[in-house]
Amino acid sequence: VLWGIHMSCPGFHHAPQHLRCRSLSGAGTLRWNDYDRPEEFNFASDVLDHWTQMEKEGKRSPNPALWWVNDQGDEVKWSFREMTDLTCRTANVLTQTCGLQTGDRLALILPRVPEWWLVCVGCIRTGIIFMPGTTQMKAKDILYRLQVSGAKAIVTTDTLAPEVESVAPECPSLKTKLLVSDHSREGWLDFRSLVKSASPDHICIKSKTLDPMAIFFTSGTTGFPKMAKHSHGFALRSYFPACRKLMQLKMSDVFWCLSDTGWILAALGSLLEPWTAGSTVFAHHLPQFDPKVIIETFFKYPITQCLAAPSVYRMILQQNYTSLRFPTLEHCCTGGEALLPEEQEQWKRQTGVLLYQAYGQSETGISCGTLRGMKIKPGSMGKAIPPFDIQIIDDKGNIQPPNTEGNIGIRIKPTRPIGLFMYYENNPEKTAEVECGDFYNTGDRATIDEEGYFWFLGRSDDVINASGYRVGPAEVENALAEHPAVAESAVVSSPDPVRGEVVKAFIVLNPEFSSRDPGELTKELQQHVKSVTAPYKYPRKVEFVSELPKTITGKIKRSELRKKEFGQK
Ligand code: BCO
Repeated sequence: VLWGIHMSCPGFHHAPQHLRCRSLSGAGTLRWNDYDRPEEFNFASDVLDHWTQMEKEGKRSPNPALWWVNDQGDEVKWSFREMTDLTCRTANVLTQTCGLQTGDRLALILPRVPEWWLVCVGCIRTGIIFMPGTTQMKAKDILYRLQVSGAKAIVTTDTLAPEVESVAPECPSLKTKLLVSDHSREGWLDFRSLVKSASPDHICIKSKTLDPMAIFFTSGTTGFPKMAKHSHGFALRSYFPACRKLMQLKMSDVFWCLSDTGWILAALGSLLEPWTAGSTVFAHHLPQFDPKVIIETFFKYPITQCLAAPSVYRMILQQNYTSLRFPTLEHCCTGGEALLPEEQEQWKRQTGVLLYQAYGQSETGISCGTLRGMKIKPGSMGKAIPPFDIQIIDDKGNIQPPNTEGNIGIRIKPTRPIGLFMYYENNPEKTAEVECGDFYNTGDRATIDEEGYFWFLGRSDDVINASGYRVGPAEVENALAEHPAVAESAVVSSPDPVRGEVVKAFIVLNPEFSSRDPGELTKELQQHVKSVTAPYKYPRKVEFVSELPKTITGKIKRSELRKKEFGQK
């Protein structure tokens, strides 16, 4: 039982006094169109509080807004009314207790616990910019994020508290540490008890649509992850009719997005998309990924729709179950990495449910997809979703004809579309680098066919997409360089039947390590990477080589190694 706040909790029956819902004419009525640019938008007041109002007026079914479960049999079911109440309390904790102000940054590193939703919406209510991060992060990853963002606050759990404490002295901006835990810890504020005792009366800020809302860290070929900054327009985009068509969510849906809370996919799939439709967000704590638990959850709970990376569906299909016919599942969507046509077919055969593909990045959110009910072309990631105008472009930004390979570009001139990231924070050079003529260059290669369907081909740079995680090779190479055995390394993508792609490291050993057992050394190096940076980046494949291919100027030719992995010339 999580701190006693349940659907039946008596403390949450009174009507919040602050609700300022603008006049939406009825449940699910859409107010804005795909190309609208309202001056003001705030997800908390315009969407969440709208559904609260609908609940009060008896215009929404009694399904919870958030339905959270874990393996121990605990459940949390919060209505929209409770969500409004609790997120207003959270907003008061953040501003009054912690002294945070609009525009301040808050690092949000929580596993799938109900408080994740409270902090996200609490930040949106106050204009505090939240920066989700995966709980797989290690002290160094956290240090980098806190320093580069100048975060004034962090919210995390007991597991990561020691890592945060080990780097906090090097983060002068960090003033507040909030702990989500059943225990208190010195130097940390107790989030749960503060929320309990906070006032539920809060006036949501009137945010401009283009004011900043969130920052997502995203890896590139070189250097450390960049900060892709998104405005409140990112949440508004989920409201647009074209986006609503992707999954056609309705109030009665119970929607499960399996993404880690650190990724933009979770912000979309566990927060913005379902709540915009007034659906129930379903969440399982899932501290460790286990396909069996996922399958059992589909059988146990009335989940109607699901969003997850292709690797998740692949891993489910590999389990030895007599039936994967889930009783209530109607629609599945996937994104984050490439999906093979045969995998799409297999999912349909075994579950009886179609698997629709979408495409996006931390910079873009879901930018194209096969909309529910649209013809599926197996292997294609569907069509552009307005207001994004997506084209295949060459390196100068010229639009390419159908069936010609090029970069996926999203038009930003003359108008940058609502929902696309604003820029890379503190990084005008990188922001300029991805501008290509009138387009934002995603760095992903694809073709478009005569009917406007996109066909993914791969990255144009050295970034690795391992089971849906975007991994910068330099991040792994830097981690390897800290091990005494490694003289130098090159990290590239390598194909994998389950994970699509995995991280592979080519390593030149220092002479004193060359006689070591390669199997043992591989394990040691993998463990080393897992211990110094987020473990999802560790090289699942390792090859020891005597030298690395280099240009005459000494630059490692990663592309040569990658091509070899994929059997290309
Ligand atoms: O393979 P090993 O078992 O040796 O190691 C794994 C984990 O066991 C381990 N690990 C995980 N959490 C840990 C930990 N070790 C220590 N401490 C922790 N806290 O680390 C290794 C890496 O884990 P993994 O996550 O790669 O593999 P796993 O657990 O098998 O999970 C499989 C997937 C498919 C669930 C996972 O790879 C996944 O979630 N992939 C999807 C990522 C995703 O959501 N991408 C979307 C990004 S947003 C986007 O693309 C924009 C779309 C609009």
